Amino acid sequence: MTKEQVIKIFKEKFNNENPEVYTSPGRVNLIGEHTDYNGSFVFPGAIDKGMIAAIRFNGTDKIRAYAIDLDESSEFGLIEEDAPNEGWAKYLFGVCREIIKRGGTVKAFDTVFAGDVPLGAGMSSSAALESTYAFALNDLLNLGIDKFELARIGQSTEHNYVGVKCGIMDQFASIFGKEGHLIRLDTKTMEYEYFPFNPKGYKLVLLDTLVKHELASSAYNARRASCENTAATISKLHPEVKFLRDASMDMLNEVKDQISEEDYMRSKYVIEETQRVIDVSNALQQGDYETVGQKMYETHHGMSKLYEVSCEELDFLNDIAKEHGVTGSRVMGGGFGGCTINLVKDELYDSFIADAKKQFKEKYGHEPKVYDVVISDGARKL
Ligand code: GAF
Repeated sequence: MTKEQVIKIFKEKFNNENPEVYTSPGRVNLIGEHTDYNGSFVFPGAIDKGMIAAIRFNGTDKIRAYAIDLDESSEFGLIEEDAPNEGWAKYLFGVCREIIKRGGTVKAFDTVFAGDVPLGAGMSSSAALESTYAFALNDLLNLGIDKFELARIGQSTEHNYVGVKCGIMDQFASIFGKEGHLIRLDTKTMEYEYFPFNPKGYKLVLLDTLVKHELASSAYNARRASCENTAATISKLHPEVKFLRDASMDMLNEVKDQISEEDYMRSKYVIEETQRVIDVSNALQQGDYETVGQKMYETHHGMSKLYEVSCEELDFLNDIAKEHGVTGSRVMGGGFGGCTINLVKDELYDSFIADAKKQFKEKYGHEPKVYDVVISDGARKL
């Protein structure tokens, strides 16, 4: 939806007043999955799909919000007891509350918003929404919150108002995104580096299974708990280990008998994935996309067999990619449904997409959705 369209809807809803308009994107992640809450590396980039919001302070003590895509309204205050019932409104409320908790003064506002990040596809529609409002309120109210803290406001919203104990990757990418660049972020130190990403002769494409799993949040939180349990167990022998990122396979094997088999598998995946992100950064610097692709397949295998966040449909798409000679393919984001991310040679692109659509439809009754990835800028005023 364009800026003009959002303004028009805002004016229809709210007495013809003129709003300001902000946008924040969703993200892709080349490699480094479920590593961000383990103090490890991620490799995301913001995309050309996001949320767009028109916003204007209303001089009352109630936020009045309208979700254009859902045709739903919500009205809520700014104190803890005023939490809205609508799932989507919790994101707006949470952002306001997290700003207030950090000492910021939030004034009530009218707002309408829309988005084109597919929901539940692993492309971070929720981070896009959080970042849009965190960025807009910071800008409009001159709160002086830095970009790292804006990302943390979105993350805390997930933890405290949505119930997902996520890492920082999605909000970070949505705020810090830069056109044509992926970002390697060290989530332990928050040091980051932009990597130009324009792989000549390759395309990056997402295939969305359209599968969404209801229990994804609790399963996600359980993965995090497994990792933290292992890190705590290892740290009794090796106090320098604060996160799984700090642990080696030898350390993990030392505590194998003290943790469950499940925790062992989850942790093995994270330790291996940490190394893969390092390998991919080196490969990218050499322009070695074959290695990048090979690591993507390894990640998929780990996410499917050790971390167990894939599903039948994602594995099926991954197999088709492999059979087709696609350079790299894997489940992207939290998993439990959603997309695969695929690094495909230009000359294979058309036949791969056609084949994936055909085979997937024959098996599951519908085609996967196809999104070509365009790496874009992060949160901004329009
Ligand atoms: C979700 C979370 F929000 C991220 O923090 C990250 O853990 C990701 O899953 C998996 O890499 O998108």
